[in-house]
Amino acid sequence: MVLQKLDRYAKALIKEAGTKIRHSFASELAIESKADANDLVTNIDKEIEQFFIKHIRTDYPEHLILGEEGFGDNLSTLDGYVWLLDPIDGTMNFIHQQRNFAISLGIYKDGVGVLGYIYDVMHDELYSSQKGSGAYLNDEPIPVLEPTTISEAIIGLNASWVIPNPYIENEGLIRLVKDARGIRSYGSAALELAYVATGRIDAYMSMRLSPWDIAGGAVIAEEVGAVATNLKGQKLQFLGQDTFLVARKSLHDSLLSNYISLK
Ligand code: 2AM
Ligand code: CA
Repeated sequence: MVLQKLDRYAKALIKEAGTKIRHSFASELAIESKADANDLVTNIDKEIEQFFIKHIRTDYPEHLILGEEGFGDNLSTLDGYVWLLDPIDGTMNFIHQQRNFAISLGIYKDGVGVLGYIYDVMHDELYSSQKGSGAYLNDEPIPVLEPTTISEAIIGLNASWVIPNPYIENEGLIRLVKDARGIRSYGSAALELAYVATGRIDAYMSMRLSPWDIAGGAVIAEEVGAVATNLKGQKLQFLGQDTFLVARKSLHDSLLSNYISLK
């Protein structure tokens, strides 16, 4: 009952935030860079995070919020109810393409993901899940994933990891590019998780993601039988940055043992 009410509340906030984002295209964006020149943030990322926080603080004052833009709480644990929010995942796409971005939200209770949401704002597609109750795309149940093999799989992988880099042995990824049926990169971790959950791609990996990028998607992916870990195969912690891999179980094992070798 508690979770059903929270689910309805979260969905309403997400939809209202999506409407605000779509309306934002009528006025000029204020764009700044953060950690580096390609790490972008806009006034809309900040306004949307503040919109969520204002409502959550009023309606669920005991809940805590970990948001990408830093308007939420400073957390050292995930005790209690915590909202892990990325107001716009895929900000570069938002700025350059006005599509291929998502609102990413996970609601965790004592460190366990209980509700997960990825909202593809421009397609009005809401992927959602309540732990133990399956996953949905809008009102349609998402089927559980069937096993597949590398040679029949489409893998979500950013090209920057296939060239020599400080984090992962790129020879393994070159082999993966050759062995897989196809490689894709959409530029939004949340959307790539939604695509894995719906079988549009079969795996997605990244060298560096933050809790808000993956918290919602991890709940959804696990409900359809995908496995989400870091690239060492360890459980996700959702408190700091880490590597990331989500895939159907059989592919997850094969990717970790045959293609992925961290430096
Ligand atoms: P963002 O758009 O919210 O920044 C792009 O490949 C994906 O990686 C996006 O989901 C993007 O999220 C995320 N990302 C980009 N730079 C990042 C960084 N420095 N730390 C963590 N995640 C990042
Ligand atoms: Ca973001």
